Amino acid sequence: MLSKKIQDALNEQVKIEAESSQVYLAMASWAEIQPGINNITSFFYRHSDEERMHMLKLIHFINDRGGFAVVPQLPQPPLTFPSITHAFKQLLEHEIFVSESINKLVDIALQEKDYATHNFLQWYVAEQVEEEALARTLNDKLELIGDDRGGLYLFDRDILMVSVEGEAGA
Ligand code: OFO
Repeated sequence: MLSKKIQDALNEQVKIEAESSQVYLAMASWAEIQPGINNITSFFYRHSDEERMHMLKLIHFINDRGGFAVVPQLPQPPLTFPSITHAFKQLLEHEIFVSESINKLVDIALQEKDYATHNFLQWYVAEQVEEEALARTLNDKLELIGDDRGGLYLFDRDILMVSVEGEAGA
């Protein structure tokens, strides 16, 4: 059985994962109307789906442990971006924020001596390491490219090989 404190903290994380999904969905929709970046667009759509999966995993865990997962109200995310580079910078900042939130959650689980939740959260800890590393790599590449349109063409081609959680890829 979940304590009220853990349940509330997990529900807060449900909201953060849902927000992540919305933020990346907004990036995907914006990218889709920019010319020539189909693979970047599909990366954002896949990333949004992945965040929804993270949210669902939490919802099932809360309910399976005798709690009640609350479907949250969400603020509207940013709808447009000054450039692809800006969108990817926001993605990295967002992932860092999510990692901090997961770390706080792990702390609460330890304080409450809820070892099942602590164990469950380890998946998210590992996932955040991967997501931050991926976001950093993509930001580094974009920094190298600068304003070079040919570079962006290659970036869009190469991002095809980037896998998000649960998919095959390089
Ligand atoms: Fe849910 O992993 Fe990104 O935010």
